[in-house]
Order: sequence, then C-alpha cells, then structure tokens
Amino acid sequence: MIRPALGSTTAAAIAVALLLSGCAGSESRTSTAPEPAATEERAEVSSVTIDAGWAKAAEADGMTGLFGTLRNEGSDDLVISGVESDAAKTVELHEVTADGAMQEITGDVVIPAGGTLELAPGSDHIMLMGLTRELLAGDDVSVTVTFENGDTVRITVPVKDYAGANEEYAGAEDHGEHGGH
Ligand SMILES: [Cu+2]
Repeated sequence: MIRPALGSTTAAAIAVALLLSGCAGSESRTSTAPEPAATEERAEVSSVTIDAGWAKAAEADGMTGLFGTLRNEGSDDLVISGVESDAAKTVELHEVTADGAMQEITGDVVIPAGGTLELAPGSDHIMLMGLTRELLAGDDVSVTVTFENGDTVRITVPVKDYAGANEEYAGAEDHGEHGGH
C-alpha cells in the first residue's frame, strides 16, 4: 500500500518538474526568436525582400511613390492582396498608363516564385496617399505587404529626394481648371 503512494508522488513531482522546465523554456527568447519580432505578427515571411528600395520625399497629407525590386525567393507565386503603412492613410499598387497618368492596378499583381517585381518611377509603384507625416530624405518608411495566401512581409526603405515620379493620379480630383481632356 505504501509503494504505490510513493510511486505516484514521485511521478507527480516529475510532472511538476517537467512543467516548470517547460515554462522556463517558453519564456526564454534566445532559443526561439533569432529575429526581432514584428509589431503585428501574422504569418510574416522572410522569402520576400526588396532590392534598392526607396521612397520619394514628400509633404504630410501628400502622396508619394515607393520603388525597388521585390524579390520572391520562395517556391510559390505570391499574389499581392493588400499593402498598408503607418505613414499613409491609403496605400495602393499603381501603374502608369501610356498617356502618362497613373492609376490603381485592377488585376492581380504577382511576384513569381524565384522571380521579381520591378517598381520604378514612370512604371509600377506602391503609392502612399494621405501621408500621416512628412517624409524627409534620410527618413525610413515601412509598408506591410499582404499576400493572398495570408503571408505578410514588412518592407522598410529609405526616403530620398527625387525630382521625377510626378505623374498625375487619374483618380485625384483636379484642383485647377476643369480638365475634360
Ligand atoms: Cu501612383
């Protein structure tokens, strides 16, 4: 009668010890988190990067473009489903039409597996509209790109002064004379 009681006490003690070591293990960040955690962690992937990324300096409440080469080092094509930024009220993917106006891209924007998506002045770009702060040369600006599979990637680029990328936004209201052309 004594042996089983001792046995179960020992088993319970071992279980508590395992539980404690389990807690200690999950609290230590050194072993499981090699990279700093993102502020909002969904399914952040590291297989998408930007080469030579930059954004054009712009005033608060204005709009600006973000450019660079998005690279998908994963094995699946990635379809962009949304872009957001704490620096802008609205973020869209834009293209520049043959007549030099820019507009939101309505079709799928894909970064092919093992391939790239070029974002450049006068061509496709990430448009930040309703800037929540002035973007000065030397600042950093971040956008979070979400893909249709639920993955996200946060991209941070430097702000630069740039004289180009002044395309009229086809969706913007005309503050001057009434166009009609
Ligand atoms: Cu644009």
